Amino acid sequence: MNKAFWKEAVVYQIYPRSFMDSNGDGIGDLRGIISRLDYLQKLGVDVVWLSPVYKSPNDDNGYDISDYEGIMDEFGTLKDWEELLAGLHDRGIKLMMDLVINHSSDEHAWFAESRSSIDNPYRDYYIWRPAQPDGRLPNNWSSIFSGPAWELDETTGEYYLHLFSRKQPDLNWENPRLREALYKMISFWLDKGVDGLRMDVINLISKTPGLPSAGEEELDWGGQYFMNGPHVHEYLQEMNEQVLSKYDIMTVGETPGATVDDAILYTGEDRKELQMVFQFEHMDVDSGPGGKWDVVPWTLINLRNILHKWQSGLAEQGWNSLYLNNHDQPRMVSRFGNDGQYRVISAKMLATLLHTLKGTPYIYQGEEIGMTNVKFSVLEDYQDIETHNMYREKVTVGGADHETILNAIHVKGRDNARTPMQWNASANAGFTEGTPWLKLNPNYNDINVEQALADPESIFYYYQKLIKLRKENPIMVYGKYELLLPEHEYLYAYTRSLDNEKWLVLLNFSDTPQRVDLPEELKTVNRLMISNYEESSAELETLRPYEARVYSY
Ligand code: TEU
Ligand code: CA
Repeated sequence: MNKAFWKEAVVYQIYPRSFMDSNGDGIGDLRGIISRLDYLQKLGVDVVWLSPVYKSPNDDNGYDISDYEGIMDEFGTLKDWEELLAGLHDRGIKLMMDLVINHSSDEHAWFAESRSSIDNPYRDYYIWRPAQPDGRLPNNWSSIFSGPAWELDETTGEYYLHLFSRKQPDLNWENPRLREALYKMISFWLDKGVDGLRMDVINLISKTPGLPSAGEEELDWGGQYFMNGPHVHEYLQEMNEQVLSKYDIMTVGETPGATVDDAILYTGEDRKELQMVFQFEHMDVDSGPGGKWDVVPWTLINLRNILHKWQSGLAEQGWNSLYLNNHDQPRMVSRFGNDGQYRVISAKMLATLLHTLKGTPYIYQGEEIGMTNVKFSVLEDYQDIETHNMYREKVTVGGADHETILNAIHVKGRDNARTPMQWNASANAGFTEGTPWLKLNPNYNDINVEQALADPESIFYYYQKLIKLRKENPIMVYGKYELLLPEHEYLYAYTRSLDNEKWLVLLNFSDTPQRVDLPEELKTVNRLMISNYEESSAELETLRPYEARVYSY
């Protein structure tokens, strides 16, 4: 296996709107991030992935870009951005920018041109279709943000495709001029010294020609016709050849619906597409047949089966990204751990998983202090467009029960991850001196950075220790992964091995003690590398609630 920086790196994701506000307007910004760089350095991360900071009307918080080469006014200026980049580089931290090129904002100049007439030179930058002869929409695809994926534009009487909100029209990758314009824009940023790219829903860029309707319903899930579509690999190879390969950068593609086989194609080292993908299978472990909002209990058996499949599947080809939450997902400790009595212990246990599986770990802001999900009691306190559109479709129009849907929002809503970063116990957790754009999680008195930095046993220092351990021990990066106890209901156990060294990872996913039956050779001499309990256990063979232990042999 080839060695590479991006395999050894630990990435920290910043959602700028919610990280740190420098000027009291309630919105996080670049100068706010600059003021917290020492904090990131202290944690020890190698790379910062910055969610979008480009100009945007913020229908979807920056994932709807109206000017790819400008900085959003609320976030600051290009000069601030340059200062941020320099500040990171001074501290030996790389910067990974978010690239949202499956769609733009409907307020992008290209779309203004495109919609203006059928023969405008920019018309084919987007995907336009007339209604069907009987007057129905061009096809029956539903949007990922509810409702139909088509919007009628009065100017020309045709519909445009938007897989996300109606303010996020999909770009037409079949048009070589569009692709060229995007590559030029990418070079603009790479020439400025950007070290990496996270590509938003990059596996949705190629739609099946003819845009066939899917399923039986009036509106139905058309994923089979736009996920991992017919030309996606060709486009990625072209982008790689024309731009990415000219720079020494790190790349990760967000790929909902990608299987292990797809991922081998996206990340196989000889294929020259991407280095890693964000797969979604483990994020669906608590979704029922009705999808994301159809919340069902998850089991460790299911979660482990998925993670194990990805560990094995990408063992020889490709490379895994490792994440348990991000700006679109609930907080990891609330979802996979225990955000009550065992919050600290279980957050550390999950952190151990994140850093000891094989792959590149991605930490989401606030995870390192164990921030939790939030439960707003009124819908108006939520800001996320996905949440509001879904509520309208299901409750206002569909007649579903308000309480059931509000509960689903509590468990799955994206705003769980977006409540402002909790810096200290002062007003608004020190995030802003104004009114925050999204309410804080009321638990900031107890859970905040200041508290974490003052407590040697905090989750923060445990992350710091894991990151340091990973730097000192190549086995954590390159060691071969092998599963143990494949049937156990509550324990996830595996080994990593490299040369003559072997590590054993034991993780208890339950709030009760669990017995381990280890193979004879693992009962012998060993050294405890890290554990989330203060007092070491006398017994090798029993794990306490949410206990994590890593041994070296
Ligand atoms: O997300 C894509 C995606 O498919 C989901 O994660 C989505 O956000 C949602 O949770 C599905 O229920 C990416 C970005 O990460 C997300 O923030 C954007 O809203 C979306 O693309 C559109 O750009
Ligand atoms: Ca601000």
